[in-house]
Amino acid sequence: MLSIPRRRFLSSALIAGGAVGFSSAMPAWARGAMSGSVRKGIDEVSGSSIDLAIGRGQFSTGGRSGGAIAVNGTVPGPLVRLREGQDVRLNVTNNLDEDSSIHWHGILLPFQFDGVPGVSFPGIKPGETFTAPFKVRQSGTYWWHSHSGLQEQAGHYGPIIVDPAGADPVAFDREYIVLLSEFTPMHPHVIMKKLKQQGGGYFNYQQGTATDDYPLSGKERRMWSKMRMMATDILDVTASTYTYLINGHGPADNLELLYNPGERVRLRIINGSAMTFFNLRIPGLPMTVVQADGQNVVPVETDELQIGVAETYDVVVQPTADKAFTFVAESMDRSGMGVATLAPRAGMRAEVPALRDPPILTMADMGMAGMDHGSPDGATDHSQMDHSKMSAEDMAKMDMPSMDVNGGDNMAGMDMSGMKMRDTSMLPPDVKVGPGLDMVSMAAPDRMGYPGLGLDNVEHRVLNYQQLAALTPGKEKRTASRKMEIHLTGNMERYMWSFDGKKFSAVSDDPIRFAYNERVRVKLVNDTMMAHPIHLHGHFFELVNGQDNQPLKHTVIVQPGSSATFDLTADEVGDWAFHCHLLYHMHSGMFQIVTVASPLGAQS
Ligand SMILES: [Cu+2]
Repeated sequence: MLSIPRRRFLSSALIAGGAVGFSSAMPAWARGAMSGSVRKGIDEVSGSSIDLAIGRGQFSTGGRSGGAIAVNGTVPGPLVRLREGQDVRLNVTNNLDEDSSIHWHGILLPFQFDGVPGVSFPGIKPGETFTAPFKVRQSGTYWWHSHSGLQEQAGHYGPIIVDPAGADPVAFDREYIVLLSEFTPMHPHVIMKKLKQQGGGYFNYQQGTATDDYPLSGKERRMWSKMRMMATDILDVTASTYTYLINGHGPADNLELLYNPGERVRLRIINGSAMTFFNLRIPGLPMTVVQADGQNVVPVETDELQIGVAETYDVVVQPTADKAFTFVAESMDRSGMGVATLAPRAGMRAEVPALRDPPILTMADMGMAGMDHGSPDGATDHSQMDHSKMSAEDMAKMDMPSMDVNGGDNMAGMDMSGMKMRDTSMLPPDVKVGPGLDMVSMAAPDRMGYPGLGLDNVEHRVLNYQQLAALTPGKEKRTASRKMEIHLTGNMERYMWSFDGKKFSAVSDDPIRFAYNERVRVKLVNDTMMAHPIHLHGHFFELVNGQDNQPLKHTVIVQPGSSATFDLTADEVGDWAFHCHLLYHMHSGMFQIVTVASPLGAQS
């Protein structure tokens, strides 16, 4: 139990330089002006009635400067600090010249206040204020962000902490928000357009060329190019476009997180980025994971973890030496990093490690994990698979004929030693076969034991989903009465993303329906070569990860060519968004509505 009195120091009080104060009585954000400077977060707001105002401003970090959307004048916007059991009114004023919204990510509340335009409410018109009144039913680390268009990319996000009503099972002396995001001066609609025009490869400056240093043979290069894919196609948008931020601070801003040696420091890590998975580590300092997606877990000590977009992890570190450490948030494709310094005194610095070599996709990421074991039925043991991953060299040996990703017949007829890239007979009947689907996973094994791309061969401990167990047993004892399979589908070249081959706009009147309090086992099958962080609003689901006390999450990474399964009790009535949290995937159509029927409706 927590017995040490906590002292709260939010990072904004400790930032070395960079803060710009308001000079006029009426701050720029309140006027919605374009001209004002955006401060780097994070302020704190709390109480029973909380005001948040959305406006525009100019943001700068390192050598980059451009327009941003700020809330209460900062990027990220303020920490919304709540207490379990309190009643709160969140008043959101839109000072933009376009509609806006705020979704409270991971917060349980009536669906009308969930903040998704077109699903749970109409959106907030320019100049209007929308109020979300609700009772706070939970505790933990969460965040909020715009659910309108691509506003989230521009800075419209911030953290939420809900303090528990009783004692906190996590003991700590000091805490910091560590909110990861990206800044780019490029307008998000320009990014979307370029992705559409040029496919996922536009921003991939790590594309293999004859003169790069990637450990690929000429034969392997030819093989990848025949498939019109790239072994280095890891993230759609990279550091050539983005500066990675921690609490709004780019690497050049020297964010410091101070502590006294010996203290237990809780880092509430939130991936509030639009498109970036990060590898997190503090060289020389082990991290103890105590919470995932705001839910307490049995503590796990580790040296590194990969955090998907929209996930959160709370970790406790205990630096004892009188020296500084570098918190490193390396983008999964290793094109750049966000950094902060953990130090006992201001001005101290630790070495910032160099970017590691970019990871390379393998057969497993193409949904062909099973083939080298001769078990195309998906019975492959994932732990075996992780270590026996087939290299591109192995693939090159298969000497595949030229593949046309858009020509369905051509592809479907292609047989690679009994294995097909797009065998649509593997799909359930409700998956639409069309140009929005360029790959079908052969085996789609569960890869919950996989630590994430590029982290399966590092020489220290790395967290994986199988290590997560709920700290306390859940109340739900029923086994699922229904099984459901949902396919994550895409066409990388056309930048089309969808569930079950159907882009969202085509199925808006055909939601996924659950009966009230129904217990369902949902298997997500990833028929693409990208990892997708899939988020369900309004609920926590349990990862089916082999633990007796299955951990609760609001977002699950489904690895490329793999599956992930969760158990859900659909006990929150209403219409909820269900989508990939990669912003440009969601915007391209990887989005659905989940409707949970009312218990009253069922009786009538
Ligand atoms: Cu996605």
